[in-house]
Amino acid sequence: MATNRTFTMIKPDAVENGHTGAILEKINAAGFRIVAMKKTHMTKRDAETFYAIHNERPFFGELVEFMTRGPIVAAILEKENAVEDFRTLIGATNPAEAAEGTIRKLFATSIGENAVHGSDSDENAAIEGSFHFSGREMF
Ligand code: RTP
Ligand code: MG
Repeated sequence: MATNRTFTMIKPDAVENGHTGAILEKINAAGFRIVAMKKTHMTKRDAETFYAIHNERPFFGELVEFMTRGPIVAAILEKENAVEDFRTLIGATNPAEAAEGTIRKLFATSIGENAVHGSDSDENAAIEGSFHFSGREMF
């Protein structure tokens, strides 16, 4: 399997609750290399653009409100089979359905406030990584 990249955000709920360090430890222990990372605060326009794919969904307004209420930690991660392995590490969207030991099982509060984002395809990983980072910030 070729080494490739995924994109993640530690969401405002997890940052507020002081879980940033523990989540980064889980990511590190799972063998992901950090290509780029920063703490940032998304504007309403950032969140509407980033999540544009969900703009017809009933939870869109709530999602934008949530993602902009405090800082996030954004990162590009590298590993063999990165997208799929990271989705396994974070667990199901709804923490109540997430497997034991997954980041969402450990740190998420609800289906909306679910601690972390993980890209769902190689194509989206590249788009999402470029949304937050310039080429000069990737190492
Ligand atoms: P993500 O994109 O954040 O990694 O999450 P995901 O693929 O597991 O879930 P997705 O369907 O892409 O949904 C994006 C985010 O929208 C919020 N959501 N709220 N209230 C709800 O029913 C609901 N459903 C989804 C979550 O924050 C979810 O991660
Ligand atoms: Mg998604």
